[in-house]
Amino acid sequence: MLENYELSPGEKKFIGWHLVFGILALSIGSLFGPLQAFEHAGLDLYPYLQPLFKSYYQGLTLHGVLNALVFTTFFITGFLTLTVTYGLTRPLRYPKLNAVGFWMMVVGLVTTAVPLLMDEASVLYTFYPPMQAHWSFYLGLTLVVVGSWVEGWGFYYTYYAWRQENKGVRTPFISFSSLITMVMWQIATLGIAAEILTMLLPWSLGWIDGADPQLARTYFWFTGHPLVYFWLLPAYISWYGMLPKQAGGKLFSDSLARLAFWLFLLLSVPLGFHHQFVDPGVPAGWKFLHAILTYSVFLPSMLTAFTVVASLEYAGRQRGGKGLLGWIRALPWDDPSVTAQLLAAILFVFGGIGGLTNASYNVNLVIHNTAWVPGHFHLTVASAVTMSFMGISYWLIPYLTGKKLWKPKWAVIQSWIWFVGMIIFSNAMHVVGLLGAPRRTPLGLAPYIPEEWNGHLLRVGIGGAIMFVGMYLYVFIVAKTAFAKHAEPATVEIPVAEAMHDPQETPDWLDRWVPWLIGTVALILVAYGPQLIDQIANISLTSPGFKVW
Ligand code: HAS
Ligand code: CU
Repeated sequence: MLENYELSPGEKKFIGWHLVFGILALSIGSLFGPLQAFEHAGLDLYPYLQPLFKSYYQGLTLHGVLNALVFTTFFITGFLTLTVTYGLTRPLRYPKLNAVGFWMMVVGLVTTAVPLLMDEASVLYTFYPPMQAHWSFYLGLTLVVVGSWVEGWGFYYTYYAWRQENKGVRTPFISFSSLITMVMWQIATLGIAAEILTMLLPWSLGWIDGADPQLARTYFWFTGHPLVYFWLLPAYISWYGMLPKQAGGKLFSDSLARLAFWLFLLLSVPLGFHHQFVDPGVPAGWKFLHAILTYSVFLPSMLTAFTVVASLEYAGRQRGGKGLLGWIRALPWDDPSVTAQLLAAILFVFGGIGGLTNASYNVNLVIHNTAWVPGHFHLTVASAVTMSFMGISYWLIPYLTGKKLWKPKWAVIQSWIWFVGMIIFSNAMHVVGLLGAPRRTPLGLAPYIPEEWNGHLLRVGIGGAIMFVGMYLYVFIVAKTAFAKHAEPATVEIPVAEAMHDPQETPDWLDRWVPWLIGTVALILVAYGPQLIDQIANISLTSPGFKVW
């Protein structure tokens, strides 16, 4: 059925625009990565960038907001538009609704970018009060989030229309998992919606005198933790639902794949306090509960590791791989899309181990606010996620444009460059973090650098330089592909993996929304309700805004 379905030129263009804005944001945001890495290695280039970019903190904010918030949201909503419609083999039910959502996101992006570029919002991507940005920064972020909700509503209408005509049929996996990702996101973002609309926006407009930094952090991490799974799950959709096909195999278990996604819906939100282990305003018992729940959300990632490796092993053996590990060599390492995703998943093993370390309440006290944490999140969001998105775009852009990928060999090399740069960079960041180097700090300017940090900080700079090459090689390859005048035409099929067992045999309870939604809301109420009530009842809007940059 899927093979015969084709997206319309209009739909392809619509998805393509998501990628244009996403990759544009990524290519601007990534300029600042090497600047920070070089700065750590003792080479401060910011004085040469005056008056264009004022400070390390402005660069760091642009880096975090454009890469982690903007690139991801645009890429993901575009990719999910494809997985929802192609999986359900039907166009969007209300394409105009989705278009409204998309253009809201674009207006939001511009509204956020202006104060950022004018150095009026150098508050980092977590925008903790009492640091105060220009009001347009908060308004722009709100528009990006609400725009993504509107696109999500468009997905639900499309699904509902499909369901009416397909009673009792298992939702095709790529659409099923996309819908769960969107629902999780809409629940998760209620936190920053409350934070911005009830506090930060009126405060930055001068309508209220003060903010409550503790409550703001609680709201923020209600969204901030599940945000990382909003980034990760689209990569998982590809690892489960597409990569096995690209590697020449099948999805090992449709049921396990669906179970993992339900567990992410259930468990992504109620554990944000693991970012607030050192917050004095949150009682220890609640931190403990969130630590336990964090270990629980480890489970669906372990299910993923098992299922994806099993699917890949099957693919490798189908391709003639022999012996204990021979199947790994037999995988199609010459396919840039596959290589990027395999390398992404390998780096994620280390990112995941780091995550477990962070989640351990007592060990967290050692690594919190150190360079270890950016070491961790570059292995997760900048590797597992970004490399997977790069890999996806190596087939998606040819599919959307009908043009062959420009020099696939270079795309394979690109993935390896990013991989090597990331290993050097992230290892150095972890180690120097353990030695006590703080995060969010222009270390090159600090007078207190101990001798033993220097070698590691140099490795941060070297890794950063290699990643710089990897990033812009990626941007160059996709731009060359998309804007080529005389490219060879491409006939790309969207890779959708078949499951080893007919999904129709997957138990019915793995395709029913109501019980899982009730469980999700209940768990959030238990894990967050009492603390939210307490913090809101004791709200203290006393802190003035500071512009510390
Ligand atoms: Fe995290 C901080 C805990 C996952 C992102 N995390 C952060 C921050 C970011 C971030 C951005 O508990 C910093 C926020 C800030 O600015 O302050 N994290 C975890 C845990 C997990 C985890 C338990 N994080 C992620 C993901 C992210 C991400 C995913 C982005 C996408 N994280 C924390 C904690 C903190 C934190 C604390 C606060 C630290 C502090 O004090 O500030 C888990 O979800 C990880 C589970 C992952 C695994 C790995 C499974 C491996 C797989 C690959 C299989 C391999 C294959 C390869 C298929 C268990 C699935 C086969 C290949 C062949 C060739 C055969
Ligand atoms: Cu987290």
